Amino acid sequence: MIQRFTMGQPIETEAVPQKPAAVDFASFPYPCRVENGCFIFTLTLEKDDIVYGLGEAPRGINKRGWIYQSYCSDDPFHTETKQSLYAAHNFLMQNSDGLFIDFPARIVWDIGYTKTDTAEIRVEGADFDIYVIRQDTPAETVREFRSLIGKSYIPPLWAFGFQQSRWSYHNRDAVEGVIQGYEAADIPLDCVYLDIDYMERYKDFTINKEAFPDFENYVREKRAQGIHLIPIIDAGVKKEDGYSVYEEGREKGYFCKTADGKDFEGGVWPGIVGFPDFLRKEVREWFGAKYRFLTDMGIDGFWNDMNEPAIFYSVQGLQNALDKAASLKGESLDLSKFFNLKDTFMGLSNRQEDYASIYHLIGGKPVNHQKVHNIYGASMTKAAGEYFEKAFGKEKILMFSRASYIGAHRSSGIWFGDNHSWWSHILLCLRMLPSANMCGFLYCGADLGGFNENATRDLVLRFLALGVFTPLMRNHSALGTRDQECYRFENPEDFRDIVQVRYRLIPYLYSTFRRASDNNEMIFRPLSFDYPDDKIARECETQLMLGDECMIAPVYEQNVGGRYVYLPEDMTYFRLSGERIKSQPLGKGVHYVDAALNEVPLFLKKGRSIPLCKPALRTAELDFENTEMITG
Ligand code: MIG
Repeated sequence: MIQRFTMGQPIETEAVPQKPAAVDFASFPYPCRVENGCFIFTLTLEKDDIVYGLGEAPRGINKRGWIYQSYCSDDPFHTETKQSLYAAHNFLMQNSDGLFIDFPARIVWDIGYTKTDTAEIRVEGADFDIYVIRQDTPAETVREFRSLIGKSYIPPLWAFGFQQSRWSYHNRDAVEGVIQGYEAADIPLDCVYLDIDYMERYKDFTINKEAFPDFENYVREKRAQGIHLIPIIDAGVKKEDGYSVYEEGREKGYFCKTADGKDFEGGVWPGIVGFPDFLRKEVREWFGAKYRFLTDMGIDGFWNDMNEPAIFYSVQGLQNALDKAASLKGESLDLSKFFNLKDTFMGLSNRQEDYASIYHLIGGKPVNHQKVHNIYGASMTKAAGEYFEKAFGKEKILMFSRASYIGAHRSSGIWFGDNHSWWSHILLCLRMLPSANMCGFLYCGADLGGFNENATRDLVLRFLALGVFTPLMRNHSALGTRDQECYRFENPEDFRDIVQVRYRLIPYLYSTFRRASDNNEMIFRPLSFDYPDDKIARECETQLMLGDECMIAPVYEQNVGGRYVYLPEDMTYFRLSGERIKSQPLGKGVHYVDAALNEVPLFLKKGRSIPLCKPALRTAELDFENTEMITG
């Protein structure tokens, strides 16, 4: 059962393609009130209730005991003290009682933070749709929710291959080095990423010709070699005379404005930029068609970045800060003035005042950015996704985004942004997978090995052993950090063993993915979905069910040769390593299982089988017909 409750005049987010008729708000099932223009409602939590949802968000699968915010944020420190990440996925489930708040501004979810037995949800506005979804089990509620929001994006098959990225492979030689490094180590690879430096001065839809001479031929050469190059696209368009994308955008009035109708100007990688008003259909069509500059050269995959949008500073904000500093010149600063000045400069990025000074045009009228903040990035990605589908058909172009809102799951995947090379971030990734799946995002994954800071060999191997199962399997790392490509470490054959397992599993993973998309199911489920009466399974946050057959339990600590694992029923434990397979039947209960650094742990339910093909260097070379079965 789905009921739609509408208050006020909701802004169209396109999260729900076909809205059911709204029912009388008087029958809204939760105690609620409107206070200072915010809609607040409360859920009473019983001791053993589990609260699921919020998609890409910090902390656990069970969201109880913390306060979260839906507010797309460019924050590279994904610590457990945070309340938001890059996405706003407003789906929550108390056991099997689901709710989706279709509202593009901020929502605060206090889930037993202030009061242990209460979830208080504050919608910062009074114009929204809330969908209440009631089914008997969490999986059925998810299925019903997903049928409301529409089928999930399916990428091309090659996007299930292993992908290598870094900020940055600055030029063609660097890219060649990566491809040769993988070849020499005999490690499979399908994609190499181009971060912002492939562009000319960070201008979208340009190529730095010195760094990448004869780019078009190079792309085709790589394709012939089975390698896809995947360029990044940033949300901001560089302000530069003679740069056609900027000039067109300015002349057509396509950039976001300030209150006095001028183009809002912010500083990001390219310097000063205009932010396309992706909320307007004509702007989406214009920007989407720009990707053709790259698809015409044979590019067939993209990642959209900085679309929360991230703003390092606004021209106005920086000017105000400089004026303040100038006014203090010659004065002897007391501590409070000193800290005030310091905070002014430290706080220049992603400032609430700046967001509040931006205006979009909706239905010809200016609308403040804060009212629609959470659909900005999703709209950018939709611009691209809609163009690709029209120009090339479904399942042709790889597309994923950093910022997202439910609805974008129909045209793209997501990655979980700038994590760290921390052991705890293996688990953070694991915990986001089922939550993202609930919200329709099936094609997703984290930066394997961790983005920020230096990774160790064992961390990369263990992270990859989880990444073997994530639809997006990409190793990515930040500027200035230790080289993190698999072949850079001692004994690269251990990495080959792990990545080969991924290729062996692609027939299974791809069909599981398609099935999940077709039937509105999750690829990854919390154990509590499948074993609702099993206390240990209900509390488990370090293992996941995968498809109908498997359970995964990655090693997530350093200097250990295995881990404790809980089997909610009899299963067979497989250690997959290259073409080698060890198996061991285990009974229901807790076990310590060994897993070497070059082994992928996988559990199969009793009597269930999955296919494994022979490994290959590229997905295109995989033989889906000749597989061997492993059986639990
Ligand atoms: O401010 O393009 O999340 O993956 O490597 C950093 C450079 C901008 C953030 C992305 C990251 C990417 C980086 N970008």
